Amino acid sequence: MNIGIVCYPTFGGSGVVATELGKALALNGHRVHFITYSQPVRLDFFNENLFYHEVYIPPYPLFQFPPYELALASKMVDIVQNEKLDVLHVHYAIPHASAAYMAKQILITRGIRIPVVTTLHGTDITLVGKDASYEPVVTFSINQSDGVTAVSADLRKETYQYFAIEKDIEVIPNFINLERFKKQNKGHFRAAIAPEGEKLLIHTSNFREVKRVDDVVKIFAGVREQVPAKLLLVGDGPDRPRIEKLCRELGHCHDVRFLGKLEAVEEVLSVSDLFLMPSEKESFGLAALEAMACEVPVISTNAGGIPELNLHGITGMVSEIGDVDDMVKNALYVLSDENLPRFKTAARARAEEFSVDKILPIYEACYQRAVSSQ
Ligand code: GMT
Repeated sequence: MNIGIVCYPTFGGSGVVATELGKALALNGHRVHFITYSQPVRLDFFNENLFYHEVYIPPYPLFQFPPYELALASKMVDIVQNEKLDVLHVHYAIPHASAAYMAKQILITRGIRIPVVTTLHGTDITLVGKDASYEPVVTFSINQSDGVTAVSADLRKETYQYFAIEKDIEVIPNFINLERFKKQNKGHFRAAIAPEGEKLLIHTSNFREVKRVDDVVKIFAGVREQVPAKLLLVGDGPDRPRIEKLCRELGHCHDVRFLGKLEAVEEVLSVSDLFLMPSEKESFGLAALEAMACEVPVISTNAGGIPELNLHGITGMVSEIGDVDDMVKNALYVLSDENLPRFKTAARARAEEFSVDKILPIYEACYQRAVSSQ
């Protein structure tokens, strides 16, 4: 097939899923056209089936807010028409689903019918989308999509709860490339960062409020009182200055390392013992899946779709949002020499259930249905 993928090109989960999906589709023989405002961060290799089309917004002094959605819709029209696309797959409803609707209508006037598949990723529904500023457009554009998918059963449920959706929403979970995300031998790195054999806890995120990174630091502080440990923080975002302050207040600066927006996160995960995800909201938890694939068990909340991935007592432990004491207790339980090996093995085994090879055919079938519906 000739597939157009529209996404955010950033480190965020929706952009990562969209890019990894496009790469896997290209390797499977499809021609994949990425349409976005800059090169997706994970679009990092050459394949003859992969194409990238940048959306350009001409600057004009009148615009306080550049009309990205219009430039995106125009670019979609151009690419669908000239590259003869069979389907458009938009990731993250805002503003991609409504831009796709506009493109679709314009193309009809040119005698071209293009099916649109919309994948809901989380905050496009749970945080931003249900705000009254966007809700009517989000509802409309989901209902106008030819196929709708959500990354967890919980997100599907929330979408039906908050929006008047008449469409079937298919759950297609996040997936993982198990060749890239596997435990690698990085003993030298571990020796450098934890020279006394300390346990290594890790958190990766965009340091936004929903991630509750304060809780990460507090959980670490509780664990650190009982066992020698270090904390690795990967990523960056608006909460970072506050988190640094909290580390200083708790007197743990020397045991906390801010590693920034690392690309090879699998290398750091390979030396880690425990992943912390105390999120307030999380439609799936791709970062936890990446950790699990590298044999790192997960201490998480029960927010959103996380419990569909992290199985309590098997691949890690699950607590109520904000219950730091419980998460400290759980972390110590999982980290004990007696329990850690079985949790690590189970984490990897669970990740294998989300292998890209298993999920790719589900998306391909979804595209086929959308094409047949035209
Ligand atoms: O987690 C974020 O804040 C980034 C966000 C995004 O939209 O890029 O990630 C969302 O989509 C990921 C891929 O489907 C999911 O794994 C994340 O759980 C989800 N984040 C939230 O729901 C907060």
